[in-house]
Amino acid sequence: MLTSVLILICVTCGIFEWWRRNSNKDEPPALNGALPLLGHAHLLVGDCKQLWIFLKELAYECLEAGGVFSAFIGPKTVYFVSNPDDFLKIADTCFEKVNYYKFAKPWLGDGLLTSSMPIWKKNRSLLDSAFNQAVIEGFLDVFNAQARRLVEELATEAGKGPFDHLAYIRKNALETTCLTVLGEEFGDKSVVNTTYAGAMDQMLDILIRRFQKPWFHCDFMYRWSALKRKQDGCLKILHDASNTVLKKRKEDYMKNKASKKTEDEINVPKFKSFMDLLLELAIEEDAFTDQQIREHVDTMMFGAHDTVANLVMCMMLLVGSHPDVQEKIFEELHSVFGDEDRDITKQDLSQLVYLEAVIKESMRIYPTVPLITRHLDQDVKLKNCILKKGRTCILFIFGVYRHPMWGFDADKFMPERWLDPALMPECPNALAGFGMGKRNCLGKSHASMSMKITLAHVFRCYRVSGNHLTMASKIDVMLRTLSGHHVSIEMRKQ
Ligand code: HEM
Ligand SMILES: *[C@@H]1O[C@H](CO)[C@@H](O)[C@H](O)[C@H]1NC(C)=O
Ligand SMILES: *[C@H]1O[C@H](CO)[C@@H](O)[C@H](O)[C@H]1NC(C)=O
Repeated sequence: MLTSVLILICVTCGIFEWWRRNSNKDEPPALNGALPLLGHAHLLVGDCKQLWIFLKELAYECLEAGGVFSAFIGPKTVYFVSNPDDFLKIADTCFEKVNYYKFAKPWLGDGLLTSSMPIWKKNRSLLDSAFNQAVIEGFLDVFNAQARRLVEELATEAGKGPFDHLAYIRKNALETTCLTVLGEEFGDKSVVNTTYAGAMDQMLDILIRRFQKPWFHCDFMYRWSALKRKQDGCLKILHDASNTVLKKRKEDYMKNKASKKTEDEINVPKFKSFMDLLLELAIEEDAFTDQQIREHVDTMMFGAHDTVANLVMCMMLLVGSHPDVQEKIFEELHSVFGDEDRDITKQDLSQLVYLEAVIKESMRIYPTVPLITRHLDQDVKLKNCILKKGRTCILFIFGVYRHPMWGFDADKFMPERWLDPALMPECPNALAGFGMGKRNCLGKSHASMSMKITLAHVFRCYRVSGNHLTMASKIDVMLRTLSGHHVSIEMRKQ
């Protein structure tokens, strides 16, 4: 009896698997190694370090299969896409995120990252026009001052051997983000202090833990958990801080408006933070409620500092591992600034072409956000297949960055490839690090400018050495290093 039941189950599973693979000829090829019923789910077990090793392998397999394949997680089909044209097609057809983003909603509400259509569309076009190039250029002084601060703080490590440079960079990036997003100094006397920073880190940790425990995916089960109580504590700190800043700013704005002073009469700072811009839109054009401002501002606090910090960390490490690249950066800096230690202007930025190539190439080697996801709300026809409505799609940024279009040496760190048209892929979608299409990163000019200024100051002052091959990575909401202490620095001149 038992044997015949087992045989029946096996046969049914076999037919199911066969059907799943062959029912639709337009489907992309399937990843090898699927087990009956489980599909590929057994390949996903392991910690964040193993997960990244596995995902990297998957990227190469996906490219070998022609850039698109399907994997099965239990009964669900998930598509992986590493072909740049197909990536863009999907990114510009489907704007919905997958369900997991709802975990962050209690924190970020309907901010851009977590909102669904049509709320997202309206807010995105509002914010796109608000954060134009002129606004970003207003941050030049802040970026320069912050880069100087980092250079100064790094001085304690000069000539002392390997140290954890991420710790310095991360603190600096958080300070910069507080200034540009909230318009507040980060510090003991501020509402954005170490308690706030700790709550933000804990909140990320909570999101990852919830994701790792399938039974907590259900809101009802999660509601009664200790994790949820911890989340409530963090949210109180995070929301209280942004609400306090908002309240203060609003009062200032109204006071200035009532006294009808012109902008030069009152002591306004030279730049407007994102918070100030949103507040202005809210008061003058009735664009947002207080809660909506808070949600947008919290989203940027989250999106801005960790991504930039991890990239700057990788950039220093990569440059430190390639002395020839470092000398070229220094030569370029020297040709623009001579022996002067002046601030970096908008004009200087356009002259630092080699440094820019180094930044792009570092993002290609270590893409801080290595994949993004979309929920397909319609069928999408790609070059060689059709993806089915209702399924999840992983847009594999790392895969695009290893596509054969980069040449046989796609794995090699080679900033020159960005400067020589013969070495650059013709495909205009090669710049995937900030996502592609209309729902790409809102902060890409902001991030590019701040990273360039930071690195220009650092390499003008220090000679960096390290070995990026000793760095092990893991993936949670982004790609991170498992440990520090990979670079050492020396002052170029006393
Ligand atoms: C080098 C650093 C950065 C990288 C690599 C990066 C990368 C990305 C990527 C890949 C996305 C798409 C996410 C998705 O589709 O799930 C994204 C979205 C976003 N980023 Fe960034 N980002 C960076 C810095 C910043 C900064 C500095 C800000 C803010 C000032 C920012 C604000 C945002 C926002 C608001 C979104 C949501 C956009 C939307 O859904 O419309 N990011 N970022
Ligand atoms: C940070 O600011 C909050 C709110 O103003 C305050 O309650 C908290 O004690 C401060 N924490 C530190 C470490 O200064
Ligand atoms: C975005 O716009 C929609 C519709 O105008 C609004 O209901 C929603 O709450 C907005 N979200 C934020 C965070 O401003």
